[in-house]
Amino acid sequence: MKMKYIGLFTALTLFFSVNSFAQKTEEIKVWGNCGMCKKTIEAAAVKAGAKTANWNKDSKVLSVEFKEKKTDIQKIQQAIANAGYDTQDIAATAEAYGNLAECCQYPRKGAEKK
Ligand SMILES: [Cu+2]
Repeated sequence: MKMKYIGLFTALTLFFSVNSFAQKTEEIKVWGNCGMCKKTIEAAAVKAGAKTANWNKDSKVLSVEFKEKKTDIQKIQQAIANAGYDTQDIAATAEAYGNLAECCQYPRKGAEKK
């Protein structure tokens, strides 16, 4: 009887650890301005393989959910940088930034420093 419980416990532990390994939620700082930025940033993250993406205009934090098999935080950040937005680890090129609509040309990471 006791063995049965141990077996069940092991199976459950395994299930949850494998599951949490497969699915990850991360928060990435992404610089941007407005609702249009939000759409572009979220679309770039989803295109890079994120399951869900939600960018907060005020906190400039993007919450992404993704499967580790499918993508990673670097790939997601690279896609966002390619779309013209600076992320915590990857800066957009001047060209990508310049391609943004005028209203979307947010104050850049470097400009924020005193
Ligand atoms: Cu914008």
